[in-house]
Amino acid sequence: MAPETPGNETQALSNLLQENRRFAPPADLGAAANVTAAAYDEAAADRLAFWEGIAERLAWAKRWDKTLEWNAPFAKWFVGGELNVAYNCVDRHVEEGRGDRIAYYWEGEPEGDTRTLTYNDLKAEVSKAANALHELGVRKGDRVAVYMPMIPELPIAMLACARIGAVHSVVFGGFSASALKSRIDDADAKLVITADGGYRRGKPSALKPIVDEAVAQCPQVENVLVVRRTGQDVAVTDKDLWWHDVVDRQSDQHTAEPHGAEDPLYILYTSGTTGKPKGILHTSGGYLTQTAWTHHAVFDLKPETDIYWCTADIGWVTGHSYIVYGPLANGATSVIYEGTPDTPHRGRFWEIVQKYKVTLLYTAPTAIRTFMKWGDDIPAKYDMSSLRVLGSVGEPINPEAYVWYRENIGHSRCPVVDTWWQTETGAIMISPLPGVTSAKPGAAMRPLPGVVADVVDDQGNSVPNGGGGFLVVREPWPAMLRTIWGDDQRYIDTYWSRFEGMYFPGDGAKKDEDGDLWLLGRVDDVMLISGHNISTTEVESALVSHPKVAEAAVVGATDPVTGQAIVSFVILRGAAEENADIAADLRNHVAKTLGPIAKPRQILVVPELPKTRSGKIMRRLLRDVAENRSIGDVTTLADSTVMNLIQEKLPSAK
Ligand code: 6R9
Repeated sequence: MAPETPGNETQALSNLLQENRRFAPPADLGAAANVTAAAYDEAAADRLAFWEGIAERLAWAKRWDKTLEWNAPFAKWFVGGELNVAYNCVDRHVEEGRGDRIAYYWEGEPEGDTRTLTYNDLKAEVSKAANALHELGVRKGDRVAVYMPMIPELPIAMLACARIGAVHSVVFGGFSASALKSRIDDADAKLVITADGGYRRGKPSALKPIVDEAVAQCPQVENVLVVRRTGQDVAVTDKDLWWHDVVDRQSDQHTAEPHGAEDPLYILYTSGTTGKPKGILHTSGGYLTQTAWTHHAVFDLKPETDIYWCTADIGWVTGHSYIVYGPLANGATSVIYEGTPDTPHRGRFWEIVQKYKVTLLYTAPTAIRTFMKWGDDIPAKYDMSSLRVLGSVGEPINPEAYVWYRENIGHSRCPVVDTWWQTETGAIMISPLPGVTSAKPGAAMRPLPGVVADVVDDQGNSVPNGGGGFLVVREPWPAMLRTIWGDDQRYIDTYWSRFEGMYFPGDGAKKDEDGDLWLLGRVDDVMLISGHNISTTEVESALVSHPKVAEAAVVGATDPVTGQAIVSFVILRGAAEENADIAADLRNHVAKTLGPIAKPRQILVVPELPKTRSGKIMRRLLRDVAENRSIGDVTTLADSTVMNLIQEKLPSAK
């Protein structure tokens, strides 16, 4: 994937941000941690033996013959091994006497709308759904598109597919009919599972009409299985079947046949800002091995006592790996929340933490910055003394947001783990370990044991400590994508062609003086200012370190003098007022923090920033604004009205 910004090829990434704060792990957590520093040595001594040991945490129907078959860049892990992913996630816990343990506390958006599912319940529901899929003619290897709100039937549907060896393709409930259609087509799905609608921001929102529109153009779809969630009126087509008619009458007994370790588990499309979406293919044995272990290691999960809550949507890879597969394989008790953090009030998340006594919380920087904007007084009203580890994923976390999270949510007791990974990596790759690492705010720190990642220059040479460049992964890992569905060549071109023999995720990174890793966002976002490559992340972090700023997005806009110049969009914190001096203040603050080279040309105070459904800032659209172009494709935006709000602010450009 060639970076779009000119100059990236020749210039190292400047290393501007200095951060000296350190947070050592709490002594009691360190003393009882699931994973200690010894794991790094063990994995370094023999990586494949290390992963074999980890794979043994799962129940295999047949042990593998060969740990890794590496026909670069095509990997097969645990070759010859057989297992059933759903059995590992559900039945095994029942058989081993943990059936009464709660798998999911489900909290609907309307207050008081809750469900609790034990592992026994989950086994019955998944078995019924698997029997229903079979009745509908779904067989091993068939693809099933899933377009649902955050209700228990979503993980149940995924596990039912896994159980029979069908391949699920979950599409974010919120993507348009044309996005859904192209994903159904690409995977050639024969069944779609959906719901009439879901609750979002206090009202039922419809899903079914979008499915109807998509399926009308997809003759290969034989049936649409519809969960009644909201009870709103829906049109019924001749392909439609109600979940309660078909699934509820099935037997709750179903035998889970073993599948090959390399049999496909799911396809998940990356939103891809341009071009055809990429269907990332994950398989079974290696994927479950690494998701389960990383969940155990990075969150220090104690399944008997912890209550774990990942706030992501299941339609994002974070939900697949860390709401469904990893936690269930570990026998965890998780919370699933259907709605948004501000419904019916801005303390909803903290109310949920208090209610369920959540101990492990996993959320995204975009949410953390929103909470900063709303003010410290909101979380302060709730009892969050149950929390013990806090996680972050999705974007680089600005040091100030990290420290806010640690202090206001973790009350300075809980370690924060900044976890770097991607849809393509399947599982966490770079992260602190909460009982081992003295963490630095804003740094993902070190590759996990068994992961070999590095930062290289444009020639592919490892950069010394203190240097910046491109993140790469040097060795295959168990949960890696196996290909892009139906397009091996695109897999090679996208990930394995930039640097010989290395996986290139498309992110910039730096190694600090201690050799710890800082992720700096997509290389496509890197700016070239007067001949210096500067990451948007560092300038954004400098802005967020100003007491009046909650969020910032930075882009490089064409400039006649400097080539590109920095244009910043900022959201102020709750109490801060916009006034004439703020732009000058912020420009000086950045110059003081990072040096004059990083001083923004323009600061625009805006009410919102354009984000994807998984909360990532879409800088491409802000570049269009900064360069006075018409706005590009907005179909993957969470809220398409945001760009209008931003454009209204333009005359106030300073
Ligand atoms: C899990 C997920 C992947 C991209 C990735 C990177 C960014 C994710 C990050 C992070 C810095 C972190 N990213 N976690 N950047 N620090 N802790 O987000 O998957 O939606 O595929 O996005 O997200 O740019 O390349 P996905």
